[in-house]
Amino acid sequence: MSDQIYSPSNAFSEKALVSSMNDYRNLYNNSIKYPEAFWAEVADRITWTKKWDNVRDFDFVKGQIKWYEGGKLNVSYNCLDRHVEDGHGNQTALIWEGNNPEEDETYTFNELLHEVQKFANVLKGLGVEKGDRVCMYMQMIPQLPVAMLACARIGAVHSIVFGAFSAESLRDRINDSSCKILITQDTGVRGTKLNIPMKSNADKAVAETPSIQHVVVVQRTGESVDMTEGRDTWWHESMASADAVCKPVEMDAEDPLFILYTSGSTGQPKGVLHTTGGYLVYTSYTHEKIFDYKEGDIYWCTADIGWITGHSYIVYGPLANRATTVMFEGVPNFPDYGRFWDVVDKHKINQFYTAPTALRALMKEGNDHVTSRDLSSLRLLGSVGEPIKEPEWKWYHEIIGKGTCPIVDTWWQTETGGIMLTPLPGATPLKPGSATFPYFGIEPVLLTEEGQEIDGNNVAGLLAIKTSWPGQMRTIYGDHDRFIQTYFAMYPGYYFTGDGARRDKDGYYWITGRVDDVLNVSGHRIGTAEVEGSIGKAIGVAEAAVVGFQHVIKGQGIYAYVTLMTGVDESDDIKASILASVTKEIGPHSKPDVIQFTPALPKTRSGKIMRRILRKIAENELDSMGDISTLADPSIVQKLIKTRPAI
Ligand code: 7RM
Repeated sequence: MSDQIYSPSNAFSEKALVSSMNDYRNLYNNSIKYPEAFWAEVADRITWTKKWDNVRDFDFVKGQIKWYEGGKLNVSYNCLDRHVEDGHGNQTALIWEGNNPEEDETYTFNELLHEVQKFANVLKGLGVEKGDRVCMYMQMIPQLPVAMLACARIGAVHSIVFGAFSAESLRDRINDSSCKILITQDTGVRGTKLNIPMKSNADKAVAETPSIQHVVVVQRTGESVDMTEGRDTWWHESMASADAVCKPVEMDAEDPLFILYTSGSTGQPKGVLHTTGGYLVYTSYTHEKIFDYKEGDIYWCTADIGWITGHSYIVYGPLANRATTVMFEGVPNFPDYGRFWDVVDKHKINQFYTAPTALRALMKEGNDHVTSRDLSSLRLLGSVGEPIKEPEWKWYHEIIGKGTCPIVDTWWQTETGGIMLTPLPGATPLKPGSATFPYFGIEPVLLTEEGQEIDGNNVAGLLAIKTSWPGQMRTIYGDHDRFIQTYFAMYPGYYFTGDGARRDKDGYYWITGRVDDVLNVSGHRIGTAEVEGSIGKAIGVAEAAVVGFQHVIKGQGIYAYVTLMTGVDESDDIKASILASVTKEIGPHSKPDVIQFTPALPKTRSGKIMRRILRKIAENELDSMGDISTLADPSIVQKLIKTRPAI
């Protein structure tokens, strides 16, 4: 932990939307004291076809959350039409930067609206109606945001499955929410991978998804793929004949906008459901103030749209604000480790938002990749997805930001819809590694294990939120009871985040990480139970237990303890088949970094695996093992220590 404090420069503060801690505190206190008046005023930033009757209504015991009830609006209208109507149709809305540095495209608001209306008509032609679920399994290509906004236009609910997920994962997600349509692409390109088999994975999934009626295929690479007569259509062919006018459907504030699956502590991913009005208000409001977005700025968030960060801060928040938003198909190290900085230079990026894992990977390659590029357009830097530690914070600040760009370390979750803890760049004195203070309207608390609020400063506990905010998820699709159990039942009256946090002597929040069985690997959220399940499917495996360990680049690595069936010997072949099984069941991003075979797992007499011990061994913290007397067979601990592989 650093004691050094980095205050915003006068030059930045003077021009900032929130320019002092005094302004922050006044606005914040007001937002907490008069939440209804506050959020009513904020909601005026978007266009409603009918005003709401009631600003908010929530009950954290029943898990009932409503914002702007009775209000009517359309998200695609708010992200596109209204900017065109206001005379900004020729402004660039979207810059697409391809994997290949020579490929890019720009879309004005006029052009994006044109594509969205046409694709909305394509969807209608395929029988999609308001409330139907549409799945998207794509890489970072412009048709992805087009399809999202087209869904929003006609009231269809999108469910995006990150393009690195396997056919099995895709199948399960499609089935969980019975999607009617799947949108994918022939093959994908990413870094040195020039033929990612998107359509063929989609075909494998769709073989076992009775609800899918049609598959729309974008031609990205021109690679030949199988097309099933009557079921599959090419994006470009249906677009060629689609009508260019499609009126936005008037939606209720609480109509669903999208489902996004995320990992929890059980094996079954949760379909996080977000709705229309509150989500748009919250993402646009946070995007503007936290990134200090001003007209004409070029804003780049490097996330994949397959995760919540891309939904909220590449597509919906920025476009609602009439921002120019950049999307990138590639990876930070292709063609070389300077790619991010090439893109910053090429498109003259003003706000740059990325994950600490990317910074660590780039930092270790040295500064030549940075200093050889012109980064003078940068005004602000952002971080998301995991704690940013001091070394990469300082590197980001000094080498990328040349000591002058504020860094916003933004803490939030798929479930929160938008940023919850964050500095305001023109106001907040920064401490490297701290997400600092709550955003307007957000009431964080620290709880004891028993659910008591911990007052004062210089304390630590479980991070929970006391009152609702407009971007909050509304339910787990198809399982409201699980929604209540996961987020509200344990600590009645609070939304429980699953994270631990510390509040330091000055009231700054420091996230200490998940307190449940969820890992954060390269900023990707991975449930240990899912990984265990997929290891268990490899032939010869009897049982698996997965924990995280500190990893220099990934933040957390995946450490798997595996017991084999009697008669099966440990071998590299078994290891390979375990890795193959995880890749097949979930995707390559969930592959364990370490596999340790063991004759048995440390279990209590009632058969519960003691993960605390497994974590200690994975972290190589062998002299602080704690009490092991409740184990059925304590001698297993020494065996595990002895056979621990060197990492
Ligand atoms: C946006 C996103 C959520 C989990 C969350 C935390 C961790 C996210 C930060 C962070 C420390 C941050 N959604 N997390 N941001 N930890 N500092 N600034 O990542 O649903 O995929 O993950 O990520 O543990 O609970 S997510």
